[in-house]
Amino acid sequence: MSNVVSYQVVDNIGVISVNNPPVNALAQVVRAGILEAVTAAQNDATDALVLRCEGRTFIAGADITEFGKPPQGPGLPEVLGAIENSTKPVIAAIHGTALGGGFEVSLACHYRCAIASAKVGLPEVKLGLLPGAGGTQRVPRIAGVKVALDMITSGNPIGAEKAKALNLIDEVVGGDDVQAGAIAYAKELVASGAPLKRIRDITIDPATVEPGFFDAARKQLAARARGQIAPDRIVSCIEAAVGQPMDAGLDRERELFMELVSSPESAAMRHIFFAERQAAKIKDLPRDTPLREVKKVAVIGGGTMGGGIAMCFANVGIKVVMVEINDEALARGLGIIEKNYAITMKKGKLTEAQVAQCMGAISGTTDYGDLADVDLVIEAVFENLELKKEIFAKLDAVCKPGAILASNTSYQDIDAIAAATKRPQDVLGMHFFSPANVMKLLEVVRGEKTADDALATAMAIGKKIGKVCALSRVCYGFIGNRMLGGYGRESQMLLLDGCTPAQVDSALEGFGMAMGPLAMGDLAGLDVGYKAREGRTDLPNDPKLYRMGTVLVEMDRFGQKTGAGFYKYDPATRARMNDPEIEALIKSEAAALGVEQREVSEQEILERCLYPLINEGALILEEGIAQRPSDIDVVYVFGYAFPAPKGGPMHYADHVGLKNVYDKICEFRDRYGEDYWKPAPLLEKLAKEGKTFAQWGAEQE
Ligand code: 3H9
Repeated sequence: MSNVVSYQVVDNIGVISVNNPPVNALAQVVRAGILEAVTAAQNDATDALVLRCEGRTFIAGADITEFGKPPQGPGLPEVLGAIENSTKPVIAAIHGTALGGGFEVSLACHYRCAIASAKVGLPEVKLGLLPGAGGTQRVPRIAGVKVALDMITSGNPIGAEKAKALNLIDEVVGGDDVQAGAIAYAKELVASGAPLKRIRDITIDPATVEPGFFDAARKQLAARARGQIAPDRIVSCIEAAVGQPMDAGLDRERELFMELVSSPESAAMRHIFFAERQAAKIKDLPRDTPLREVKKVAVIGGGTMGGGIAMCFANVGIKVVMVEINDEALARGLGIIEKNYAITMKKGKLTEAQVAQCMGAISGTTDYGDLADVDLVIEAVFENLELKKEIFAKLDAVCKPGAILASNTSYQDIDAIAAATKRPQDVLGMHFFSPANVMKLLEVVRGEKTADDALATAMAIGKKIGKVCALSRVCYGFIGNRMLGGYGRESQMLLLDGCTPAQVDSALEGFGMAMGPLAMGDLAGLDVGYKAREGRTDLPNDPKLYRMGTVLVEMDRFGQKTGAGFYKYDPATRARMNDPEIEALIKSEAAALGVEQREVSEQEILERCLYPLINEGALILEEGIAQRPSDIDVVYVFGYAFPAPKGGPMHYADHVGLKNVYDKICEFRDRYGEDYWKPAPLLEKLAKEGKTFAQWGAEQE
């Protein structure tokens, strides 16, 4: 027996235990161990077999690190075949999360039981894959095609009770001891002479599937695919489960799984999976850095941002006190939160009782004196350095020693804010993205003097409230917003060169961005960028720079909030519509500025908008603002809706080839000048050495 799979007999039940921490992934040794145990058990005196796992979870899937490497037998299908063909019943005993290949192992078992807190799911789509060990064939056979389609294309896990209601598991066993529950259940099955249930023996009658069901599903999924091909292939697999023998469906599933596992989309999404986990690790901090206790949080500012931040903490049961300047502002802030929860409840995401519990965790005050017992403060007032310094000086006076003082600023200098206190070691940035209760990214900003334990605590609390954390050093705009500069600039320059707003946006939306840069400007408010530019002295003195954004603001076209910006917006539906008036205006502005308009290819639109992200990313790495290239990818995928199937700007650059990116930037420099297009030295170096950002990042670890 392999050292990760063990076997013991308890009351005539053979118990196969997998022990491959941290998540019992199906590495080669696990597959070999299960196969050996099931095979050997066929000849012993046991009545039934229980398959269970040690540690925090049942098998959480295939070992993702093995993808892309030469396969080593036994393959999962062989293991599942041995389970399914066992002459005595095999019962999966599920705790934690049975995911992907792990859930598929359980589906090959004759029976599945789980403790109530367990979850099951097929999340492969989130890695650009499909369940490749029979999941697309077995789930529709026991739960129907609709359930299978929802479950496999969403990738979201479901709880044990729901899984039982959907026939995906057979029994929810009481208590927390899954082994004891499973053995008792196995004995019951043996005593009642329960048959060897093999899901493969079920045939799905085509008459039970509505005509056009799969075509409609494909259409619907294509509309939200954003560069993903896996959802379409999943539909094809489930379609192959209908009316066909199991083996035909399995062949189809294998063929399409192999296509996906070698696709650039899946490679990018697997990169993001590991990048997300890597980003949580701070290079120079030991994993066991002590954490400060955070039981009560204060949020300064009851605006949209402050309210969203307060909700993040209340959602996980942490007490929050919201601070506003007067009762009226406080009532408004709390009112917005209440409204947001009402919407969440309406969508069915929270029950009335849960909302009441969350609201119960939130209180308000106008008195800084009430902050004496808080463990963490997050300041979320508007972007004014002097105001922020004033607030931090007040916090310094009232907060207890060791309280972490964080600013949600998007741009301001954390070190200058820290200097307003006598405890700069407790000050750091926690930069949320709007809407804060929805967006996954949290940039944690490390000041010059931030203490290690304060930093480690901010990262840990970020994870606790469900955020994906990435660490940034102090600079203007930190990682994400700093990189955005060139992206926004070029989207507007392209207009003067001859593009319509729709051309620019649809090129980027075709690439997979949730929204093109100009439509995004309209959503955020063009006046915001206009005001931010007013205060900047570092921008080149060029009348072409942000010309259209400036003209639109001066026409009172601020974007969606005024019903018009780069586009017009339908007052009722908010649908965006091209505006011929703006298209004509762009032409006349270009003529006035002496820019000769031309046809611009979609390829050029992408290069002009995306390559500045890559170049700035390279500068950010050289300066040590970001810890690693993959952290930048995490920031962009989780904070700026960069398409996950492209893996983030730095992974995308590696995919395109750094030499190609560098050569193009040099070409743009020769055409548009060094003010805008100056290749980053790191990009130049790696391009010349024929290296990737990923290789460089690995060397720096
Ligand atoms: C699949 O199954 C394909 C099959 O259909 C077909 C095959 C033929 N492999 O997330 P955490 C590591 S595709 C390797 O922080 P949590 C992870 O990198 C797979 N490593 O813990 C991290 O390492 P480190 C389908 C894995 O408690 C550590 O484990 N399954 C895998 O917050 C802890 O992870 C999935 O997609 C893996 N499969 O969450 C499930 N999973 O400590 C993916 C984790 O060095 N996993 N690691 O940074 C998850 O969703 C979460 O890890 C889980 C635990 C919910 C299980």
